[in-house]
Amino acid sequence: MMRCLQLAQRAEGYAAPNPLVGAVLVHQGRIIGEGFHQVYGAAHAEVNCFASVSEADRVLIPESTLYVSLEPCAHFGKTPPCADRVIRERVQRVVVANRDPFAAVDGKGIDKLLAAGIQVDTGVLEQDAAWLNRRFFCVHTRNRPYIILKWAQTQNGFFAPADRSRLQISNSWSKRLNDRWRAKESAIMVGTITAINDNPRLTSSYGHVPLRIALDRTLRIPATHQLLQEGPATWIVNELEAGNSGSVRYHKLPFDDRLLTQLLDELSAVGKNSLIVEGGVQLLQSFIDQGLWDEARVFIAGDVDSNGIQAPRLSEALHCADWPLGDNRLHYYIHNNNSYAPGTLGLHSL
Ligand code: AOF
Ligand code: ZN
Repeated sequence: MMRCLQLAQRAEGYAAPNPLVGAVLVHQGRIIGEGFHQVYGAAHAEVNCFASVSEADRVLIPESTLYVSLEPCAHFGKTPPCADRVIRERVQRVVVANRDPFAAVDGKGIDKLLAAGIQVDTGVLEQDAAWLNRRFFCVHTRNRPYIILKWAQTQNGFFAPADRSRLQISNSWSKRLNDRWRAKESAIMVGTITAINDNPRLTSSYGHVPLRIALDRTLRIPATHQLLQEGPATWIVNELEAGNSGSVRYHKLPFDDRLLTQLLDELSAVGKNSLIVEGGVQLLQSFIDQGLWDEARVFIAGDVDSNGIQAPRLSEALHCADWPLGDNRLHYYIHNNNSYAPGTLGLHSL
């Protein structure tokens, strides 16, 4: 099953909003086939696994065990049901990590296998598999994207100097890590002041580029800023205008208490299953105040003078890991309500 998770993880950033799924076929302790769901809309893990079995080994399938990190699907979606395929291949036994929370499956895949007389065991490496698919599980159990907050602060809790002069907290390690993180999420967001002052590009040099989102209530971001140039899809959330201009969509929403939840609803509706929020302090604080977060990744560097703005507090943090990272430390928090806590492998797969 660990091999299934390793395979599944290779599609990070490409499978969303579908889950990361790996499958391994084992005959008497020997792997005779393996596969994973490689990209959204393409073949499921089980199908790729069967396709990888050599001609000579095909006769062994009825004596083999199929390990799969998510319950085989039972529905006709972009592909026919994997449970039917597993039954047709006459696999002896199926071992599953997680039951599929998607309403069209939700136990029906396992039921099909059992009804066909196949032995099914579930819950193997369940916690690790749920952690790997925390974005997918969040969408199906909470009806909102999985939310990751990210910021850099000083040891004494300061976020930025009060005069807003730029303070370099991140280093080449944290920048590189951040670049990779972006490629794993479906959307990335900043507040108005960050968008104006930092003029960020919000892209990643690793594969997938997330949908870029900036809050800009009264459309103050200068037209020459990188977010408004032709590039990856961008939403400018504002109160004045609706419409499209090149890759930019002006998204009109009332800036009231419901702004974030409404925006999250809209993201769910277009299949965005995760969001990474990169500042500024006001936007991060709003997510924290509303309990709308699942993970926080905080880079902490040496102290600066005390004229700073206090960093958001993380009173609800449950689990905190701490790694040295060049001159920085990365503190890693899991929100109390986050039921997808890392398992034994989890913390290694940020
Ligand atoms: C995958 N890959 O390996 C498995 C999935 O949109 P479809 O038709 O590809 O179906 C997606 C659903 O199928 C997905 O939400 C999940 O419930 C189920 N299983 N999906 O993309 C896989 N096993
Ligand atoms: Zn399937």
